[in-house]
Amino acid sequence: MKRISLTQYLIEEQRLHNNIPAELRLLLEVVARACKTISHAVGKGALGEVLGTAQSENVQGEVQKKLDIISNDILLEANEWGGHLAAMASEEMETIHPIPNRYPMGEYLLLFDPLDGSSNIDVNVSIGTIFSVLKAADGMQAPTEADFLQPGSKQVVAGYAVYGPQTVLVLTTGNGVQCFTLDREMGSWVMTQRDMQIPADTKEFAINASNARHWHPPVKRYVDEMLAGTTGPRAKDFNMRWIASMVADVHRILNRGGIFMYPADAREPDKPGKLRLMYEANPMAFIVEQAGGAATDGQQRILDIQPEKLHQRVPVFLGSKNEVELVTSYHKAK
Ligand code: P6P
Repeated sequence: MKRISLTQYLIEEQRLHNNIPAELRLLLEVVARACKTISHAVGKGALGEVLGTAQSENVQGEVQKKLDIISNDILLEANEWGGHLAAMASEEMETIHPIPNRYPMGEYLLLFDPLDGSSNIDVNVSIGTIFSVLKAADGMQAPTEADFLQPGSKQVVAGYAVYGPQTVLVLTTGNGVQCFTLDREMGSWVMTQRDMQIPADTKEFAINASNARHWHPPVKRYVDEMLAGTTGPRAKDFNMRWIASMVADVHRILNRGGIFMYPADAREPDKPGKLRLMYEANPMAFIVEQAGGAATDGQQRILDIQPEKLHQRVPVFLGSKNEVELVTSYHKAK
């Protein structure tokens, strides 16, 4: 495959599909540059005195890691001045972040989980950034939280970066899924995979099995049948992976198939799972569907969910289409 840069890809996409106007291309270049900066900060580890926890909690009530805050600030500062955004929203901030009056406002809304998988930071396991781009309503003056509450099907772009052995950026603008690897010597993003496809079947599942006793019957049935392997109704053996970093689990699934599950369970009936709809489930669902996979909350397409709150949680089943459809059918059969 001819190695092209992110910039060349975005220019060629605009020529082909007329779906990446200059403002959106600037947005994507700025976010990609911010991910390079985050990768650099993450890569320093203890040498950069960025490990460990900050003395604060985020809106989710989770203790924030220093790198959570550093990554959030990097994305805010990188995106404020360009004139491409109307506002931003982040897992790390309770309310939306309007563009400061000293800068012009643009027509896009950017949402992100600045550093997903924070529990892995201090033990040197892959973490990442997840982002989603929506269009602001025409003629919008002062953005409010309500402007963000659009179903995932309205996303114009979704992407994630994985800060692992390589630093990669995976992106969809609605015409397939591309992967770019960071060339650290040149400081540029180079396309290394075009039109990624998730196999419809798999032998690998990802779930935090320590929660098994809390699972609702459809999840328990689905996982037990896989654990039964060749001795059970699936008549094949399965493997399990759980990195506790959604970006890393999803990246594996994009490369070799699999199903990722974070279900609701009996522990907190009013809390539908752990993952957030707007800046984790929606962008990952857009990417997975664009790669031929599927993503549901157990009942419906994640991209069809009408959001009610900025930080609302949602159960997540995503990856190999045939497996997602099977576990979803168990939820509907109950
Ligand atoms: P648990 C990371 O904190 C995260 O939001 C996802 O990246 C990951 O898949 C999940 O939570 C891990 O959750 O309960 O296994 O620690």
